[in-house]
Amino acid sequence: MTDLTLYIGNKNYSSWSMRPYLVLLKAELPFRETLIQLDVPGFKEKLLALSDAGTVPVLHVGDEMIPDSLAISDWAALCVPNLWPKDEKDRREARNMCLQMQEEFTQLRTHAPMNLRRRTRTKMPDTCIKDARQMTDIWEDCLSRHDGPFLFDNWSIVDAFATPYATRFVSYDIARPAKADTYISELMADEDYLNWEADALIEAWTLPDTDNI
Ligand SMILES: N[C@@H](CCC(=O)N[C@@H](CS)C(=O)NCC(=O)O)C(=O)O
Repeated sequence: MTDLTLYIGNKNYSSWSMRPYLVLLKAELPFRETLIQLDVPGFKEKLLALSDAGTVPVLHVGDEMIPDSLAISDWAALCVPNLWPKDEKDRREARNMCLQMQEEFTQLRTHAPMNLRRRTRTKMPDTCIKDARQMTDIWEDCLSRHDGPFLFDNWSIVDAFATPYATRFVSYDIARPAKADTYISELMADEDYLNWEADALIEAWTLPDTDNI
């Protein structure tokens, strides 16, 4: 098996990095992880030395550097196809949901940035709550059409994409309906997520602006 190295950002804050980390663990593809501290002097140069995207995550596989969480997940699914739902229609829907989670929900991402150490009951702006409701509507609709416990029954890449959002509901105490709440609890109890979280909680590096939201 080719050597794999996953370049990631700080575990407390880097929601994008968490996703392929979970995917590679679920795929049982052995990999090394290299953490690059974000938002410290020189960090951008380090990211640009990895790939033109200038962001993490990046997967180093053979002589190729694959940036982007979904591209890395797609690569993993070529090795381990059951990382996507089995049914073709479900697979398309799941991948579209991943794209949506990457591109939309900007108010939720801005006002409730991933911060695993954070626990607050600060009132969130209405725009953020609206995004959060849209997210739980999508989850509830999908869960109601499947048997659970995950969006498409068995764990799949779309659940990795949902996990950083799930942490925001917990960190910022955002209201959610019952089915979505059970789903969030399921994601938060996942062993691979808990390993990531354990590392995040002992990271010394902090972002005061994010910690005070
Ligand atoms: N679409 C990319 C976005 C990656 C991204 O924005 N990563 C953030 C880390 S959480 C980053 O590298 N930020 C540093 C920067 O933009 O300078 C993905 O899905 O991987």
